[in-house]
Amino acid sequence: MRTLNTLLIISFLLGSQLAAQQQASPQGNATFIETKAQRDRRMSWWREARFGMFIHWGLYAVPAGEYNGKRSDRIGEWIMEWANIPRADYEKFAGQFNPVKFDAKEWVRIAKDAGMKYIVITSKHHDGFAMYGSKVSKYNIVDATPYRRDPIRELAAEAKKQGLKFCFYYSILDWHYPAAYVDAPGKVPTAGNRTTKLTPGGKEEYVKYMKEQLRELITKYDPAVLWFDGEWQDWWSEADGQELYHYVRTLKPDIIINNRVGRGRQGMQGMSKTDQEYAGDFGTPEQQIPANGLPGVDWESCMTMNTTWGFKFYDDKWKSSEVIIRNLIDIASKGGNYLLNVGPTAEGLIPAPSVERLAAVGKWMKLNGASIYGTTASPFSTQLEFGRATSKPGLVYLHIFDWPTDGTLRVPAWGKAVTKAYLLTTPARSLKFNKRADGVTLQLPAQAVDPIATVVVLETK
Ligand code: H79
Repeated sequence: MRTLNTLLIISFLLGSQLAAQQQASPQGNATFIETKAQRDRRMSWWREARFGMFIHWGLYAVPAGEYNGKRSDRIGEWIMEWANIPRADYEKFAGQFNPVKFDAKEWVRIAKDAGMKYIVITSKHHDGFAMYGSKVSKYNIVDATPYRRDPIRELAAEAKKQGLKFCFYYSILDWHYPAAYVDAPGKVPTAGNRTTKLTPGGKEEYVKYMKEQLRELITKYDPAVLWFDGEWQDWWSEADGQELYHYVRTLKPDIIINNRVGRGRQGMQGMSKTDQEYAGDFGTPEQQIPANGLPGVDWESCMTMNTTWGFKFYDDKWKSSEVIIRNLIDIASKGGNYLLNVGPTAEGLIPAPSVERLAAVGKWMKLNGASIYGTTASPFSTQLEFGRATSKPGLVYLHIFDWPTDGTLRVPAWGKAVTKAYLLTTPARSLKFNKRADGVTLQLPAQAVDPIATVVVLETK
């Protein structure tokens, strides 16, 4: 984005009227040009939010990780790939998908009580099945399942009602589209695969199909983010990504789009390459947290709570609440967002272990949310030994993971003078502090207030 911003500033200074208009980029691809101020405004709610719920929900919840008695360590939503299931057989799961226990109000409540500010749900995963009532394909939850209802409509309305942003995941890779086929040894041509091929002329047809579905999603549900995935196909180019980015922004100018719309993403590390300008508004580390902060870059780490995105009934490798809360803090301290996944069942329930962990995060966020929402990355040049830090103008929040045994917290210098220190949960009681050449030392209570993370607030000049 840096090159783009430079370009924007230069163009702005030259007095050209680039405001939210389409312009030819230096590469000759259609991109959406905006000033830095316009971009900041568009990204502002997302940067404030810091914490969202990812929902992977689809037909794969029916087999729930087991097919013909076969289980796997692989992710649940990839069962059509790892169990080599032909399209015609996979389609049969639709007849068994009847999530009568789905309760939009309850799902949004669970997210909201966890302190999450937005929800990103799979509108269509790699299996090609639309989880909303689509008019351009019968392969959707309204037309192909006994449920015959559109849960997305209810969820979108409920999210809006409870004040959360509603967003969509959409896969470019599509194992069900007729023009797509698999050409790999041992693989059924209509099964799932990491990569697909498209029959001659199939790409134009498929891009048109995607655009029609995206138009439905945007006009019917007004999503705040489009979260693309499955972009690593040989038949998908950066130019295609830029064109699609532009298409989506044209339908909804203030929408936010991840970097998997084009080909900029660097593997699972997820940030965009910097050799040229790539489409997308934020980087997408997957199942990992960058080692260091990334100043001036928008990014979001998406992670599972166990080891799968889509529901697998036997996956019990749950992360502890402590790990999840500390991941949220770690990510905020590096200037990123945390998109934490749940994989609801085919009945429409968010698994109990997920609900329990989200409640624990919510309990922590209720007391300590001020140290996460609307913050920017740690001001310290190196990672703190005792934990993490975030900042706001005139404030630094210290998240203490390892409580000092002697009750003295040594905070390195970062160029600002501390004027006051207190625990976030007891602001009326000041903590004693001593300025030293190499920073400041704080006198803490003997015991941690919260063994997961106690937050100290430093006011600065
Ligand atoms: O939706 C969830 C998963 O189903 C999907 N993304 C999350 C959010 C996903 N997880 N793993 N994969 C997809 C497997 C893809 C891995 C790779 Fe690659 C594709 C490895 C090589 C090609 C990613 C893209 C890493 C390099 C390019």
